[in-house]
Amino acid sequence: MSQPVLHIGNKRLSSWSLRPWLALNKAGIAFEENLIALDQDDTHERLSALSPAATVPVLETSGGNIWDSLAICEWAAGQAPSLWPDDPAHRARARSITASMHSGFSALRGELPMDLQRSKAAKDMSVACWRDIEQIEALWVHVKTGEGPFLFGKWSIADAFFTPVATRFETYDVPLSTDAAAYVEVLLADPVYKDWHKAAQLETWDAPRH
Ligand SMILES: N[C@@H](CCC(=O)N[C@@H](CS)C(=O)NCC(=O)O)C(=O)O
Repeated sequence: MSQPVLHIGNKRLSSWSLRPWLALNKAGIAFEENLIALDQDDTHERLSALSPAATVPVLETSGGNIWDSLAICEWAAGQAPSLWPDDPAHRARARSITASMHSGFSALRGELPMDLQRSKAAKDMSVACWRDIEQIEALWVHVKTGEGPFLFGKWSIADAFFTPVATRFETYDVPLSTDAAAYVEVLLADPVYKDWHKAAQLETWDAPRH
């Protein structure tokens, strides 16, 4: 295999796919992309052929397939260590906030699924969802180094993990503090993310479960 293949879901909907796609592109790692449309008759069979987890993203490498967004980002950081902050203390905190996103905020993820074709409109949310939003805003304030527009100054995997959250805050018109709104704007203005967003607008698959 000449270069790794990143298997992703629909760009419109697959928040987990977006994260490693951003990391690989930001690191300048050459890869091929293969989109597996979600919720189709053959989706499960195609996903199961890539890993027993039967989910996207999956990175197919000459050393074997790597599944799970965070594991793929860690693989990318092995090739390009600058995907995490240089300062060891910042690096540890970047991993903390990334882990919080990877394992948490289920109310937010369940009630406000990423949908890049959604027209901007508010939606009723549960108390648990509001709590998730407040906690995310608090985490951003807690880790922000003040040295640049991203959480740890320059772009890192932590920003990749919060880019799909930024899209939700935008499309569900979530009221935010001034600082949080400014960070959302930075993430959504990123040229690499904008390429993904542009492609997402052209998709026509229906994926009712997502
Ligand atoms: N923890 C996994 C979650 C991956 C995941 O749930 N992916 C969804 C798409 S965003 C999926 O493949 N679902 C299986 C399906 O739709 O059949 C990760 O971080 O990669």
